Amino acid sequence: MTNNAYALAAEAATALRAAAGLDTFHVALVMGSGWVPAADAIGETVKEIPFTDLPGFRAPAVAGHGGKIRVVRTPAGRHALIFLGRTHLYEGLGVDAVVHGVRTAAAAGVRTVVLTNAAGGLRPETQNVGDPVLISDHINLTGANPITGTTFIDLTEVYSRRLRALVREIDPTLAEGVYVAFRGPTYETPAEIRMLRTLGGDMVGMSTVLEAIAAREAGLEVLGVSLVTNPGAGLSGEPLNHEEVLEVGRATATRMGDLLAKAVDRL
Ligand code: 8IG
Repeated sequence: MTNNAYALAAEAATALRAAAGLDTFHVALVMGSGWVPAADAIGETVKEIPFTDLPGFRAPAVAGHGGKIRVVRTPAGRHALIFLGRTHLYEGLGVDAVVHGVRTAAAAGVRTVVLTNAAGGLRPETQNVGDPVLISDHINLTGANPITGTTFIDLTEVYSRRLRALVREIDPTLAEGVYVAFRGPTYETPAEIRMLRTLGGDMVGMSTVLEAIAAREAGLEVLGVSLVTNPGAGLSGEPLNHEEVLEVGRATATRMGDLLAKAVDRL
């Protein structure tokens, strides 16, 4: 430990356990923009805890990003923490704020985290808007890292091969891809999108990678899923906007909810 962000997460975990009336949780899911409508399928709500009730959390800045932790009981009787919304690096609150949810979940006993996001697709030849894609690896172009100091974490398999295989048993049509993260909040230029295609990226967004790193530091197993909501800038001729992201989320909520519900009871 190199700073008090870990202590703050431990405090938040204590408050979360008390508010939920539960000692431990099986899994945490972070619902990105576009994924909030899918959350209802995962289980029966035990409790909803506003972020602002817990130490170190901020209300999310972005429309459609929720702002609370929902504790649910799945049909198999597992308890899941569903983060309805996340903090992004572009909000300027710093990297510890971005990964506070993952650190809190880890401190509350979670061993597995599901990180979802909405993303631009870099491969319109093979991707359709509305497709979920399993994240197989990432390229972190945020310029940030949640870890400070000489903790050299292995990132050979950030996104668990085991969990990806398990989800592909549920839906064998799922593609896998490399997620590239920029800080945002601007979308890319067409030249940047061409660069990312050359670099081997398949999706681009503004989240997930820092949380995945913090999760690996905490020893959690990570599943990452992107919902492709737009072709990257310059690939379709259309300008990008946030409203279409939310619309794609609503349109695909049933499929995404079904996928997550089945996955959560098999993790
Ligand atoms: I949704 O095209 C969504 N989020 N950086 N680029 C970046 N983030 C995104 C995009 C995109 N689409």
